[in-house]
Amino acid sequence: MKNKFQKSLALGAAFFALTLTTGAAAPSVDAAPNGPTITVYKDPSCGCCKNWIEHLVKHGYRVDAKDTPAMAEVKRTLGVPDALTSCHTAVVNGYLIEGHVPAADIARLLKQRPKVAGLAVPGMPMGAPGMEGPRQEHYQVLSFDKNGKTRIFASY
Ligand SMILES: [Cu+2]
Repeated sequence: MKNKFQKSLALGAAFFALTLTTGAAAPSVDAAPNGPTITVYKDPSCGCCKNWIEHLVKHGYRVDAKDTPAMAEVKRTLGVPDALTSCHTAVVNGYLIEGHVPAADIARLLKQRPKVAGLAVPGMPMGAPGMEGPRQEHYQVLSFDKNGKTRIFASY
């Protein structure tokens, strides 16, 4: 068995190599603190959900993707307010993340730990992470509480 020092040395070398090869993708300011695991529930046929997962991975998150055809039920069970629903629903450190929320906003949520149930980008606005395309729509990231009361968390 490797001792702790060897392990951290190997990890450090691997990280260094990664930083070298990816260049510009070196840890950014909006990277996830300590790379928490985010559980993502999504329909197996959802393409933009996969793109959003790629966006999260790029920003240092470990993603545990769970495919289910019963997304409406997942949202109801987890307590996503009806008015805020999108395609995928995620859970990270006890917070709900509904839809195409940018990684930078998730990082801010985990850092500031406000008393909210989670963040949502309702619907599927073009230009949100995982929804890249020819058009860029204005959209808002909303924080919400258990009763569905929302506040603007970020605007794009
Ligand atoms: Cu989507």
